[in-house]
Amino acid sequence: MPHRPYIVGNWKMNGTRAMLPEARAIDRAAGRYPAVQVALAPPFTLIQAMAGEAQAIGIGGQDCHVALKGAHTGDISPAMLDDSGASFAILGHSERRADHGETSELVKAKAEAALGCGLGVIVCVGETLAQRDAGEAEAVVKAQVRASMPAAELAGEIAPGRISVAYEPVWAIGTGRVAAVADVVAMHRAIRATLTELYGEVGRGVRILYGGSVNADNARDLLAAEGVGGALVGGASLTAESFLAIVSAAG
Ligand code: G2H
Repeated sequence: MPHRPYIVGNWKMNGTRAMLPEARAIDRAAGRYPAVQVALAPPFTLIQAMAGEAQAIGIGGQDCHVALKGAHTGDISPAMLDDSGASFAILGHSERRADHGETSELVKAKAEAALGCGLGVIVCVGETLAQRDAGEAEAVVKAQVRASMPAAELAGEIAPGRISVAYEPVWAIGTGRVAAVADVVAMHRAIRATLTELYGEVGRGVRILYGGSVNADNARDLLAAEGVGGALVGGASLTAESFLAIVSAAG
């Protein structure tokens, strides 16, 4: 594995200031796992407060706009994320693709804009249950990777450590249904092959995370699987206790 395992909590649309103590507890404990890179992506409203206090963990956004500023009511630019203390952005999550009609082409433009602002990016891909049942999972995910990842010129110029892919089968998100380890390994291989096609040697340094109902019980097996460079964790990242159990499984 080229990097430390990367464990990222995606709080989605959860969290008010009342949850800051959970973030503090995660940050304090993360210092005990130097072999693991730990990060949280809270709602935009908590980024500044969490980034201002965090010592051991990275704080990121769950999306950003493609433009640096302008007339886009309700949106947040990558420059604003950077200014608020965020160090990365999750992009193209299936909930954004579904709720906001985000295409892979838009995700790619957002990733390039975020990298241009000095942020890291976690680009999410994953098939639906209908696509898996139709035997199309690998083709769908490979096509998403090809269309969503930043251009090779840009990826080659920056440390590949700033670019990650999260493989999140849509049917495993928030459902408690986890992909079989063998299927995760097979898909991570397919994604790695696509990254190498796109980026050559640089593609070998891009981390591939798994996401979808990761919890304290299944994390150890998933994180030990070949090619799994970490986890993107939703529901189980909302309390320090459940998130730290996953961090500990990675360490
Ligand atoms: C997948 C994951 C985090 P959960 O979306 O991105 O959420 O762990 O709740 O399935």
